[in-house]
Amino acid sequence: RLPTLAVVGATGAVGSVMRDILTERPNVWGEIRLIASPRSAGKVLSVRGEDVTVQALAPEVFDGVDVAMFDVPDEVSKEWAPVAAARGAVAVDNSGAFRLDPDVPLVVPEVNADQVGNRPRGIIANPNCTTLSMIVAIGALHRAYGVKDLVVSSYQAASGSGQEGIDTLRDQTATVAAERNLGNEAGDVRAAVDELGPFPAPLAYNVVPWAGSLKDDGYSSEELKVRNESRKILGLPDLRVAATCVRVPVITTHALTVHATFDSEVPAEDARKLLANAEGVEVLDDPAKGEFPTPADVVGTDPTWVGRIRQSIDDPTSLDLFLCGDNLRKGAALNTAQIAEVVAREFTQD
Ligand code: 2RA
Repeated sequence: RLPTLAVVGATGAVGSVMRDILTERPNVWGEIRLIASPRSAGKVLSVRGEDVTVQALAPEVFDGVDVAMFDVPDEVSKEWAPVAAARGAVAVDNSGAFRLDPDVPLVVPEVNADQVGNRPRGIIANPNCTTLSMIVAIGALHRAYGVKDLVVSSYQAASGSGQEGIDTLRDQTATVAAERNLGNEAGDVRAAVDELGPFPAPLAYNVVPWAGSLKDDGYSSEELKVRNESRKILGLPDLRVAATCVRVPVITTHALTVHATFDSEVPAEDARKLLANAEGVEVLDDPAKGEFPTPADVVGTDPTWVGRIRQSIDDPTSLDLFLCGDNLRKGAALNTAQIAEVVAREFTQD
């Protein structure tokens, strides 16, 4: 039989990409229920070309549901994913609430799909979008060469902060572009923008070395997520990871530079070939022709894009890479949908 799916958080920035993805991908679902906060209940939204009325989040909405996807804040997931699981659904959660729980697998299907069945709490976690924007490519390299050290810098898009992030960047950009000559004096952009929104400094005409909340020793929550989630997904609890997360004035698609060190030497051409053949990865790497991925060119696509592949001049066991991934698709909705599809096979195989 075709399993029943619930999409919790169906009206948010990720929820709306999720509805597109469910419409585009091969249909493996019977009924699809759309769930949101009571504020959005009663709205009619389209998925798979059908109009579906949004229901308010309540325990009963999970009755008869086989898989429930959650794209909601941490505290909502923390409360409601266990409710869905108690009512018999497998919860696939895209918040940070369960990612490091030892009884919850953290899954990227191209890397560790085998972990999907290992879910004692009935919950499977989806990684953070920044980790997801690099881990498919790093996982492929790890299988061949054994990764032991990652130095990561992120260039994160505004939509990682949700619809408020998108609206803030669009408003700030319109404001600063309307005035000629801004950006020549310290503080002139800050004085011109009305609202900082979710960012600690203006994002238009700027880069901001911050994402998430302050944690120990000056690290941001986002930087610790990149470290801890990479370790868990790759099954390498001692992997050395140094991350610095930076927000840039891009609407959607996170980019990262990665300096990765392996157990053995990695010629750039071998890495290029391996990545070109890896599931979920596209290589665009011909700098002589100006070819490399940029967020503006790959937004709206599914793969992890890799370019600027270089064997380190100072260490033949290290590679320098530039990666881009759509943070709302593979970084959130797509990976969640892929995990849910792996679970759906359990129902259709019965
Ligand atoms: C960000 N990683 O980009 C976060 C969103 N999950 O802010």
